[in-house]
Amino acid sequence: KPIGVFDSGIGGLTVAGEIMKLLPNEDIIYFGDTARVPYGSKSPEVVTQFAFEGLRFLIRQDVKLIVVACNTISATCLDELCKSSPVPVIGVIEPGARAAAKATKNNTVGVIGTERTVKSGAYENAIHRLNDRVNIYAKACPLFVPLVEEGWLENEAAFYTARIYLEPLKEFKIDTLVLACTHYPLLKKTLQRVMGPNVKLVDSGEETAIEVQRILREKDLEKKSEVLGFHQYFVSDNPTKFVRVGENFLKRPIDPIN
Ligand code: DGN
Repeated sequence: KPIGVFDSGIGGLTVAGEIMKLLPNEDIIYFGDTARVPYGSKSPEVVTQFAFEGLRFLIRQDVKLIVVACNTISATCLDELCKSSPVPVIGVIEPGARAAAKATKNNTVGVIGTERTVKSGAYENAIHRLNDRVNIYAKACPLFVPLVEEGWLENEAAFYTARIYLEPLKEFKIDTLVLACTHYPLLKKTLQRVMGPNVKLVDSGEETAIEVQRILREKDLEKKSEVLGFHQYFVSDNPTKFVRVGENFLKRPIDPIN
């Protein structure tokens, strides 16, 4: 059976890409709700309603495990999704929080994400459950999502936007910055340039792929055959844009026939 990956749109492909890299034999079904993206500025009630629709879609595809690749959904209603799912559900927040708690030396961590993710306090709660002495400074960076979708990753507009958003976090002397949004790993070079080389960037997607591997092993759900994984993509609107923009997120071709 395949792994289901769900996101509000294109961004979850960064997480799917990490899973494909780590687990190349696993089959994956991706669903991006491109008709209704972005979720990041919507109310918790609406995000929850959309998330349940995505979950039900993947369950109908008979997946063995579901990855909620979207930080906004994970921050809003992961527990409810887990409770109502017949298969294990993994979000992106716990893995990112664990990596941040491990990485920080001065117990000062920055978290950047959508408005909804930051308002939810989900990363603070998850990091504090691991270590309550960590000081956390969270900042919503809503302009990063359109910048990344425009492909403006390393130009001056990206640099100055990042500088304005991140300057306050630099003043708090954070030594670890959690990229708590699916789109932000594409801005890694710019974010590192703004924060300086001594700040560790934590990529929730990478950490989530490791968690997926762990859960598959633990529950004996790994695909046993050596055949390379089959990847299928479903979107609720605009498949052409999904393929064009998505390949930058996935870092490999998206075959629209698959
Ligand atoms: N996928 C969303 C997230 O990780 O928070 C970003 C896109 C959005 O819905 N705003």
